[in-house]
Amino acid sequence: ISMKDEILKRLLAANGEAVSGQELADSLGVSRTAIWKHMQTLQEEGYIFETVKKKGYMLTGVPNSLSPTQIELFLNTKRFGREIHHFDVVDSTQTIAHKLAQEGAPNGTVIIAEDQTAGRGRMTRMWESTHGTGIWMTIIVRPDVSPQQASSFTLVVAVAVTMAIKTLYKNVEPAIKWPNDLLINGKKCTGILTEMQAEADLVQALLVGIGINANQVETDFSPDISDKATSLRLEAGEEINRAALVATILQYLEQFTDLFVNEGFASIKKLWEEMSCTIGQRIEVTTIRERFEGIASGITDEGVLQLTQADGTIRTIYSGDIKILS
Ligand code: BTX
Repeated sequence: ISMKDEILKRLLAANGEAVSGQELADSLGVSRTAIWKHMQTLQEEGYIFETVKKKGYMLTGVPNSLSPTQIELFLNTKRFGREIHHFDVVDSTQTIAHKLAQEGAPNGTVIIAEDQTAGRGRMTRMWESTHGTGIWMTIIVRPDVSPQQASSFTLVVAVAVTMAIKTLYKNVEPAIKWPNDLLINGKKCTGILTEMQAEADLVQALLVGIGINANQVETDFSPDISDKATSLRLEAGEEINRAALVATILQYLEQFTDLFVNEGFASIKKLWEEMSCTIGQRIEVTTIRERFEGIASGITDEGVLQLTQADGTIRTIYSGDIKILS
């Protein structure tokens, strides 16, 4: 941790009280001028201080920024988020992640952007990524599993993100819509896109793309999605601290990835089912080839959706889109 971050940590820990510049200098073993210079840099990054006469510096405002410094302040992980690439505008964080993964980026590397000009969903769909409002990030995960096992990883990610949201915003109830959406009050708040780099039967990297509508208000959504999209801010009724949410997601994701690698999807299945709004519902499934209906009766230990059809036969769904009919 750098000197600047250490100073920031102490100011944050003071919880609105003033911290003396002299004490900071003494305890960190640097000059008061050095402290003052770091304060200038922090101010440029958007932190707001008041200088209280004879008492010192008082932190009165933090930027709602996704800079690595901000995220690290909340980060409690061993591997995930220990390398963060933060951009203002990119085409898609997935594209950058693919490149970095090929170049050997370590497990848990995060690529995060304020804005995506070509954010993408599954197939050729686009993902709306308005500037500064959301969390648009890709995490490079290198789990020791086969490509076939990795196919259920999206469900693991959905559980981790749901846990993070529930932990930070007690009044918000996200529900997982199979396979890759989180809905709040029936509207889409989060989308997950997992892509894979594999060689024969070895996973080189999973590129876990997570798009979360955090601070949008209604007018931020384009007419195409305004009636089916929502943001955490709209649902929680408060401004979302994106850095804290990113750090919390990374913590749960690290934890659930370990569980998944060591004990398989079966160990997470129960949690997934509890958090899902899909199981028990009558749904319509659309795949590339066909469209059919049935009751979503469960999920297998491998993360495959099971559909009970009108004639009682059970069909397994590996991928596709679903619509909840009742
Ligand atoms: P999906 O294919 O399940 O959903 C895409 C559909 O969702 C779109 O066709 C549109 O109807 C709707 N949609 C688009 N943008 C939004 C939005 N902001 N909020 C709610 N609904 C929307 C879901 O794909 C997977 C999305 C992953 C996005 C992340 S962001 C970071 C990473 N980089 C990147 O390019 N994609 C991933």
